[in-house]
Amino acid sequence: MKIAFLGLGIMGRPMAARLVAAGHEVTVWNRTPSRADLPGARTAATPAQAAAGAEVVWVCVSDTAASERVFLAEDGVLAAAAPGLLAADSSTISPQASRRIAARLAERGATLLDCPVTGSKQGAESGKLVFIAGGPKEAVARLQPLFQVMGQRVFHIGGNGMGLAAKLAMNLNIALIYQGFCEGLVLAEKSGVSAGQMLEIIGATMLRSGVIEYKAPFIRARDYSPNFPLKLMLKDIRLMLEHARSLQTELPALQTVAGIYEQAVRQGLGEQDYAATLGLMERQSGLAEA
Ligand code: NA7
Repeated sequence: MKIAFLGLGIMGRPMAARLVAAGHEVTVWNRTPSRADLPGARTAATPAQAAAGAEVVWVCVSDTAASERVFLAEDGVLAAAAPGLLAADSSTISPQASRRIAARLAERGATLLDCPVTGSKQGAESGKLVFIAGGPKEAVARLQPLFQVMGQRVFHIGGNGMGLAAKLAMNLNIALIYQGFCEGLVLAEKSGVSAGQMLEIIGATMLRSGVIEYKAPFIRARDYSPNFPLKLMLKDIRLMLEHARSLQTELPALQTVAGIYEQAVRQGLGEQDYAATLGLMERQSGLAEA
């Protein structure tokens, strides 16, 4: 397929690289030109230039503003959207904003799927992402060959914005599970139980969790290099709270966790992995970081 891939960050780059390796004809665009080249792919100067003549446009950028820029700016995808174009947005953004972008593309006969991903950097590199899609069923079917190259599974939840709604609910769980783990660990460490002992107990009991299993090697090494940057988890937490407000729904525990992430960003931890909130909790409780 002729694919335009827009956004070569931690997630986008390995996703696009897998499409190139699978033999697709890929043109890439990235906001910062110094990070806009990918072996085996052409580079375009604007999103519109990348999208011109493409069958599929795949987007993976940071946030709502970035996605709006890529699709709707003067040199955005919309400017080059031909009838039949299929766009897939793997950025985690506001469901409402994604629906608005879908409506603008539909005016041009183009289709948008929101298809945020889960699986982090490792999942993107190994082609083991899970896609959570919202939009027309036929579009999901047409994209199957690409989903298969980048992921292990695709869930089609419903119409536009529904993939994002499910993704936000999932990341809410991740943020709360990890915060629960941090507080449990800090309490254990303050009592003289080691992090290693706690991780072993968690892994052997009903407390076992995919989130903690994934994070355990990084926690043991206190390696907070970004797999999922803390600032992006905070972006998602804000989206969850905004989405909940629009549905007149209270999220009291998440509200508290939001404050911790805000504080972490103020302390300069935004570029680190969200696992770095553990270091923050440890420092606040007077524990020296291992
Ligand atoms: P990264 O590694 O922070 O990459 C973000 C990408 O988004 C990167 O290519 C950025 O370009 C691009 N970006 C950021 N702001 C803009 C604007 N305003 N316009 C265009 N492009 C922009 O994030 P991840 O790859 O980890 O995550 C991507 C999404 O998946 C995100 O929604 C996560 O929550 C899930 P840059 O190179 O900085 O110019």
